[in-house]
Amino acid sequence: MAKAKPQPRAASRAALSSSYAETQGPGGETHQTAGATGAILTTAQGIPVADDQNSLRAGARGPALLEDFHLREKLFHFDHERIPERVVHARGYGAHGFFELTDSLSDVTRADVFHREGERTPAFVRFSTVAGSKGSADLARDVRGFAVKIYTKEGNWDLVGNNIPVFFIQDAIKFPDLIHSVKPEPDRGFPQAASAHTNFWDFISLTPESMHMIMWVMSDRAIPRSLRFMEGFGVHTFRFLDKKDRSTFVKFHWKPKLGLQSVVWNEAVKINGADPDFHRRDLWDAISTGNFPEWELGVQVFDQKFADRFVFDVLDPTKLIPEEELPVRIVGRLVLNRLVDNFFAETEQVAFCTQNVPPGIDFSNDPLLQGRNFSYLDTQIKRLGGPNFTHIPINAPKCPFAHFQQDGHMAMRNPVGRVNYEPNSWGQDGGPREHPVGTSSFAEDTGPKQRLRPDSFADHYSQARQFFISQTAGEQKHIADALVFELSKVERPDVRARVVSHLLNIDDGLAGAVCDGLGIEPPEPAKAARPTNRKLQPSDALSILKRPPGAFTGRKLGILLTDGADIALYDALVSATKRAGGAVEVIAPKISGAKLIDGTIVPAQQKIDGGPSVLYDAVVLLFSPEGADALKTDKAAQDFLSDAFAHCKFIGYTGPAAVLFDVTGLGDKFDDGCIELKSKRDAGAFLNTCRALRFWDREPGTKAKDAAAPPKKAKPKK
Ligand code: HDE
Repeated sequence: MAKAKPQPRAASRAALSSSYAETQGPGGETHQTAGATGAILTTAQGIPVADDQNSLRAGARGPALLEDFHLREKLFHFDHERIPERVVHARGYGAHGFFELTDSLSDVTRADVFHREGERTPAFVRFSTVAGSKGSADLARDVRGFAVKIYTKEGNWDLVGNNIPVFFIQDAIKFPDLIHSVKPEPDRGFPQAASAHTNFWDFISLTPESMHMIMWVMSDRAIPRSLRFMEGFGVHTFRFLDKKDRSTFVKFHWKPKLGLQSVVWNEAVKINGADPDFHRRDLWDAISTGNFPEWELGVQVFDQKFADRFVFDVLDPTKLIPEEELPVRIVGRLVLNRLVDNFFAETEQVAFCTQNVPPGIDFSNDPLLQGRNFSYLDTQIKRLGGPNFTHIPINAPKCPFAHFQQDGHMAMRNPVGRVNYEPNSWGQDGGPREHPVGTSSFAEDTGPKQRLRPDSFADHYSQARQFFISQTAGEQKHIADALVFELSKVERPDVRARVVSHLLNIDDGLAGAVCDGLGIEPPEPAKAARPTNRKLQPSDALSILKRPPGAFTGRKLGILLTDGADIALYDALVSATKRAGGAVEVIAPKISGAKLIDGTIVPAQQKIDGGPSVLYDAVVLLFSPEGADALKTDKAAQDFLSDAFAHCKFIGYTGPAAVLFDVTGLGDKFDDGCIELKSKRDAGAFLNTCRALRFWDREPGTKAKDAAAPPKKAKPKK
């Protein structure tokens, strides 16, 4: 029988107060921080705790006692640790930084944040996936949220955007249906974080307005290599208002300094197994090593005249304005330079609201944006439990604010004094007064009350086609492959065929490739409300691979290292990668590392089965003859190479590693992307080659000669 533990004596009050690490609370009260060293553990009420290991029981083996307030408080608080996850964009990752204006926009907007070049304004960004729940994997094929909160001197500006410049639907009233269709099917509760299922494609096949967005979501944009390597877009057309209330339209763009990069689908699937936190870890690593991710802010500003002559309605969120038609003016930069202190307090509790705009930025009549302006505030009340979510530090403005809102759940900032209303006649003591500096809205024309989709929103295929023809042959193939993959998970043949009927209005080659992949005959093209405009010119800005970054900066080299390997070559690779602005990770048969030829032990960051090549942008097999011999039968080493090869990565290797190519069936497949490293002198040239990021020629169907061959055309059946 276990013996009862003697109770430690309670510390004296004097000892307690001297050991507390005290900080000031909002009301001037003192409290200790959880991490304070030497502090005495207390309950949430501040009562010292003598025993945090054993609950209070009647006898050592007796029942627990209700009077154990410490036990009850601890369990009660634990039971309430979760708040509802976001209905969409549940999985996300945030960081702090600043926005710096580089080109004043005072000519077009009175928004203070756009007035003084060189001025920095604090910002918080939360990236996210849309469909999966909080615990889902980072590399689901999905849109990425790109939500930016800028704490301006005139209040918080929330630009709640995505990494894709258009959206699935034109009217907010369809949002619940879209999201229901993509989320796990309600009877079975799966699939998680995947659009590859019947309900999603059923909805899409009946919603032709989604076709442009579908092209983007099936493209490599939906599987970014890193959150640092993707663009962001405000999506909707907004308005600027100048000092005289004159208005222009504006579309917002975030452009990553490190360029765009995505992974390939087979790689994405494997990354999700190898490291479901791939994107958040990447952001964490970059910021914590001082490699601060950066984006330029660009604007497309245009007037009513441009809007009138533009071929589509600028209020239609399924359309973009090609950069070739209206250049993007770079006006600032966003730098993320600080990790959160606490994930829950900041990333989880941050509350973005599209309606948070400072004076000088206004809404357009985009029907999706109008609906969002209701939805976000409503969501925050549900998620954060009441109207006082602006009292949470991450959501509080950093400029002075004053109003008469009061009380409610968890009110942390409580007004003092007698006056809590206005107008009032208390003069100086009467509190804040309204001022013309506040937002005024641009007076838009309105019409009769009606439920009607305007005619100007009726073209659903032309820009889908424009996006498709703007891609390289390889990117086009990825879109076709993604459609075949997704539709092969759809259980109903009629739904598959209905999707293809829309593709026929976009591009015959695409429809043909998808029919081939599904093993079906082409159906009749879908009836289009407007015929596809085939005259729209390709826009290079829509392709990732037409504008490669041409640098290894921010990328990662994985060196698979064995005992006995050449130290000089290893050192040279590390220095060349550093010079290129990249990072190195060592993978070895044992986590303790590899003992190189001169006896130096290089510690590993990954044991071989925990560090598959999908986690790296380029790889090196740095083997000694004995090391190669030991690894040639290792399944993880074989996969390391065959995946790197299949994913078109540059592969550096030392002579002895050739045996791994043989055992993986690649012995006769050496190409220009496989580079033998004979000595340390080859390291620099190898890193230079890696600047191209992938050796796309290796991918079947994307070599220059294949690209020139027109894809098989689909002829609709009569
Ligand atoms: Fe959202 N969206 N959304 N959305 N959205 C939410 O707000 C909603 C739309 C976007 O990191 C929710 O706080 C409606 C377009 C991002 O916290 C919710 C409609 C775009 C985030 C909501 C849209 C977005 C959200 C869920 C159609 C790109 C994550 C939790 C009218 C321009 C923000 C929350 C974060 C989050 C509603 C469409 C982007 C439910 C009704 C279009 C980046 O309020």
